[in-house]
Amino acid sequence: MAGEPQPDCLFCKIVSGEIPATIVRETETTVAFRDINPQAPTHVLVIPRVHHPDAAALAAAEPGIAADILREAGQVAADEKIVDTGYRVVFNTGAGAGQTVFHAHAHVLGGRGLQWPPG
Ligand code: DGP
Repeated sequence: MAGEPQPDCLFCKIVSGEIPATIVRETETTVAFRDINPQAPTHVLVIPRVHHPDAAALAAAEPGIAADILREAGQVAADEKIVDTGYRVVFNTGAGAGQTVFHAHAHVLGGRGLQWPPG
């Protein structure tokens, strides 16, 4: 059923605590933790506790939780003190765009200059 934990999902296992992660923030609906392969001095992932395969599916099914993800991304940026220098919130969607974990997540990247367009 949509939103239910998926047995083979890495991020569901981080939500449940089965796989450890460096958690920086938690709410009733979200978990934020450091990316295992950081691409910038700050690289934090913000995920919903519920399982949806990507951000669009999450927003369609549970728009309030999609909004929680965006708010938490902003809180992470504030906590990391990267608001003034600028930061990026990225939702890779689909393998062709670099998505490798099919549990919705926002990347919060900052702490260095970020080029546009992204690669
Ligand atoms: P994406 O490529 O957009 O699906 O992003 C998935 C991210 O997840 C990628 O940047 C690396 C990160 N990641 C993969 N496995 C783990 C893990 O076990 N722990 C943590 N903290 N991050 C992980």
